Amino acid sequence: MTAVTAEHTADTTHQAHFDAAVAADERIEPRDWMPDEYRSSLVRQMAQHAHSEIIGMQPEANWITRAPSLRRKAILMAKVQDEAGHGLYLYSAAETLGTSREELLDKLHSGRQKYSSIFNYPTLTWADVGAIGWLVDGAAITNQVPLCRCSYGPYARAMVRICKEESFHQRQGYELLLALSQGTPAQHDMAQDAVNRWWWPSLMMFGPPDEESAHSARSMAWKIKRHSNDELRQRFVDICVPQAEALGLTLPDPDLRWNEERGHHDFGAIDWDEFWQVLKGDGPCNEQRITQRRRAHEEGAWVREAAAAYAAKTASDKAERNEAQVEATA
Ligand code: BYC
Repeated sequence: MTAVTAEHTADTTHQAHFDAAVAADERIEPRDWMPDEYRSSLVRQMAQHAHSEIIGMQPEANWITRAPSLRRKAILMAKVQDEAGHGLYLYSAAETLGTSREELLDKLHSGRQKYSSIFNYPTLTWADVGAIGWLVDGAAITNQVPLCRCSYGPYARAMVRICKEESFHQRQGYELLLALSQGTPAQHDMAQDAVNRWWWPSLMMFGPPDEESAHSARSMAWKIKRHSNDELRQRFVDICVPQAEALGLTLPDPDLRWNEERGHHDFGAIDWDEFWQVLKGDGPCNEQRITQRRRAHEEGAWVREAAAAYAAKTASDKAERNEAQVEATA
């Protein structure tokens, strides 16, 4: 057998094992062979997800100093810290695919990798913190619970923990909006205004319509994604309608109504031109978000350097101790 044929046979066997594992709903682990496109598509999605978590800290952190009570401030600080933690789980999970965190951050900072469109909208009032918790975290959970069954083990396991924390985030947003909605008329109006502004961008979080989704078919065949963008968007709308009613708030869509035949709510047309424009970098806050991220990265250089120096020192101290021990026992 020539080297080329042997290589081809090995690849075919690996591919067959991979296909069988995916078909049997087994997890693919970092040590396993996987097709190059599977690996690169996972890096793409997981990096985008990790970037969203850390960029997502900005719009809410904007309100930490202005939270209306100590209780609200403590909750918001904990939530923003949770988002940083989610970013770290996801960068670590992406590293298991052979890519470094530095490389991923560099791609974010130079605009070669995306983050969620939703974080390019401003947080204008305190009620926006509630609307983000209820709608943005709510959409994130709807999208991410199925990712707990993703075929790639490290991503699926990271998602289990993230989803538990996102559920808490969603509830705190709902509770915040409820307090405002049942407060003074001005507070109620503030809550309604926030929901009016965040509703449509939240629906865009699920990605383009299925017929325009470049990656869905392949990601679903690989069991990275378990449902299409439109399926999850519909699920989210159906969940939100009764919750909005319980909140005493309306959703800003005159076409929103129950469709008995489909067993789902019909809803109005999404402004996809706006979505693509935000993705291209022309959203209300793209410039601000990426500038702030680059600045935070530069200002954090000393922390990374100190951590690396400490790790090197600990490793050399340990090596010295081991050497001394070997000499003493010799
Ligand atoms: N924003 O073929 P498609 C959170 C891109 S929540 C920006 O359908 P796919 C948080 C897409 O990447 C948010 N870009 O893609 C919550 C692709 O571009 P590339 C993070 C978007 O991957 C609260 C192109 O459009 N969640 O973390 O099959 C506080 C075509 O799309 C968006 C996740 O990332 C968008 N909305 O499906 C703090 C969940 N939608 O890559 C933080 C994991 C699409 O070819 N990700 N694009 O250049 C996913 O589930 C999937 O990647 C998506 C898109 C459903 C988002």
